[in-house]
Amino acid sequence: ELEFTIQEALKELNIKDINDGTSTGQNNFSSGEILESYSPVDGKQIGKVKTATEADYEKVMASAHAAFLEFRLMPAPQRGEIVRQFGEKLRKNKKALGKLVSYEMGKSLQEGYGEVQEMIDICDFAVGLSRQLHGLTMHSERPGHRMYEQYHPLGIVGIISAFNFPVAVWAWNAALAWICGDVCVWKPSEKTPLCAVACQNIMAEVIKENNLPEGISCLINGDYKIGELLTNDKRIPLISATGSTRMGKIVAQVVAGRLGKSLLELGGNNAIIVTPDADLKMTIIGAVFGAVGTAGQRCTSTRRLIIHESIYDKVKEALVAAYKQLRIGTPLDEKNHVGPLIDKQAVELYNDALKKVVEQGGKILVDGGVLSGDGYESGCYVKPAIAEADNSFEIVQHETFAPVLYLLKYSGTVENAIEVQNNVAQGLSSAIMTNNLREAEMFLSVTGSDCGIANVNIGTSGAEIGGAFGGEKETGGGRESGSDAWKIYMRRQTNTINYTTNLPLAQGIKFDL
Ligand code: UN1
Repeated sequence: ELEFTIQEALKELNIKDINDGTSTGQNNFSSGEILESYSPVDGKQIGKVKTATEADYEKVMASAHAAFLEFRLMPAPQRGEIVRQFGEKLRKNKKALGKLVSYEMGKSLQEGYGEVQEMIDICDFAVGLSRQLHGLTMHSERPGHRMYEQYHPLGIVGIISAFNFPVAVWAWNAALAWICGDVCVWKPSEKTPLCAVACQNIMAEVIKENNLPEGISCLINGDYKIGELLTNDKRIPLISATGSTRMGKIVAQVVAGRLGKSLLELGGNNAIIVTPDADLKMTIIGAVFGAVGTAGQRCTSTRRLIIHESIYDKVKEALVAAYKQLRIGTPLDEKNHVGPLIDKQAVELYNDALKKVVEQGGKILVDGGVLSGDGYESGCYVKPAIAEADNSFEIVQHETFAPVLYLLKYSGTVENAIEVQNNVAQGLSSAIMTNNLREAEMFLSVTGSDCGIANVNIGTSGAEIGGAFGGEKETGGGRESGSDAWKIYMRRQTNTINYTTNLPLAQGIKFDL
């Protein structure tokens, strides 16, 4: 039955010829090597796509450039209308695309649908924004002068996305880039190429129906070499990259080397502080969802719990009891809480973390392990684990993309917990569980959390699209999605206009001829 529904989903998403490698999506000139996509759900091959050669890449870039010259002339609210139509098609395809996300990436069906919902939400946001790409008007210091600023389309935006959010992260970037008048060239993760083909097909339909140039949305499947072509390419003023800190450091240096702009969303090492005034029930739900949701493969996943010593044992026992309730199995069955990791390499990293935490002096509280047997044939299903550890352990300082949660104890005031929380290289998401106003405000103050996201009585994951999403330090500093994140996708210009017959100089400088 599973096979059937996935095949149906693929058909609905217009992914044809999945077995001969020609399912490369619209406006894709790929003629390179074949990339096979395997599902971590059952280990089976879903399909094949063709990757791009350097010559293919040049064709894509020519198509994108030609499209930009035309698209930038379209008034922004009309570009918003294009994104509105894209959002409508996503609504129609929510079930099919969500299912494919769940099957190719391995997250639960609920989360697969949730990810498509994030795409729909950002489209709605972008449509409204398309009438609000505001600049300011300033008062000139010179008489008879007017000064204002405006935002122009930037050009080609290169999007490099990760496997864990195989469709939403692209949409956060693309929907904003499009209303800003930019065109997009997308290099998705090699682990989720079919999700990308599906998205590209959906947008290609919108483009065709509106008689627009197809280069507005381009897809290139391939490995890191495609990433290198993008980052080195002077024709791409902005690279938006999501992935590991290791990858981000390379992208940042290469793009900075040509003085391009980069928007980086890299690793997190997210913690929840649990104070003596925390609501315990909410804490457990928030922590467990944060740690095991998406099998711990969100960049916002909860990695560390920093618990006050006075309630430590109580929280610990409640967590152990909650973990016993977790059902691990195919993510396509909505009764299961935890699906597989993306691949066997991820399983290795998970095993390695559990080994290291013990070596470094930690104690396993909830046992991990790789599951085998019926339903676990892919070898990618692991048990969510909990270890008692210290923040100084090398492995605790490191982001392991798996369901491994570290318990850390603090004593004294909330300042001590904040110090532990901030004492890592990453700075994406953070949270405090407390009903104490002083603690909450301290956590949000200048001496509080140093992360891009700081929540009170909410876990670390599951951010809404309306806020700017991103983090500080080794997380890369980029902000995408809501608030004023759109500004990075545009070229800013300050204009001063003199409507007199004199030419007074700024700063009162006299220059008489
Ligand atoms: C990511 O893991 O790359 O806040 C993004 C969240 C999601 C996005 C996560 N809205 O968990």
